[in-house]
Amino acid sequence: MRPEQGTLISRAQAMAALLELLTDQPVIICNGFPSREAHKIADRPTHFYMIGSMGNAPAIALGVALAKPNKQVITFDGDGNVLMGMGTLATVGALKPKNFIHVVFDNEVYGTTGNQPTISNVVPLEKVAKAAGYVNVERVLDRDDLVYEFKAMLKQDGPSMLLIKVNEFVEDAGRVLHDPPEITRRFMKAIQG
Ligand SMILES: Cc1ncc(C[n+]2csc(CCOP(=O)(O)OP(=O)(O)O)c2C)c(N)n1
Ligand SMILES: [Mg+2]
Repeated sequence: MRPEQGTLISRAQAMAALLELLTDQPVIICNGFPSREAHKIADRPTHFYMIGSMGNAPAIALGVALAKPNKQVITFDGDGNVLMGMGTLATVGALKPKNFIHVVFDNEVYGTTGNQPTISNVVPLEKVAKAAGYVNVERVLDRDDLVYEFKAMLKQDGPSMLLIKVNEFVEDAGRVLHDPPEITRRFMKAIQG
């Protein structure tokens, strides 16, 4: 862990604070440890865990947001995932779904595969999103600010990006217990209407 990360909260702590503010909103979670941690903290049928495919969670969330304009759609993403699927930022910025909140847990590493550094320490991803056309973007470093900004984003028209700087700590979370067809079936059922 880099020394300046010492004061940051963990992704699991940040995720728990966000999930406390959510009930039955669709949440699409990127592959790797973020999905495992979300599954451990709260396994809801409205969670879509993207198993394996990196960079795709916000693209799925965009489709859901466009198809379900009356639901607030959230995606939980990682810095490495955002860098891999950066084109999606432009599509979101161009289509401007009002009901789209993109949460990025930025630990500055590909944590799931062994903490190889990404480049999010020098490329501010929320500024890339803003330049692409996101309406609200915020970068936060602690729990109070993330709760404050996320509550505000739930009330504002988006698209919004909340980038949370987190440390590299990983919760002992195990694997997601549902297989992809089951995740898809129960998610589609849960977001009907
Ligand atoms: C196309 C592709 N390349 C590589 C991987 C392996 N992989 C799985 S998760 C991951 C890291 C994701 O990084 P980030 O989004 O920052 O999340 P973190 O692991 O830090 O929580 C990698 C490289 C993959 N699943 N798919
Ligand atoms: Mg990361």
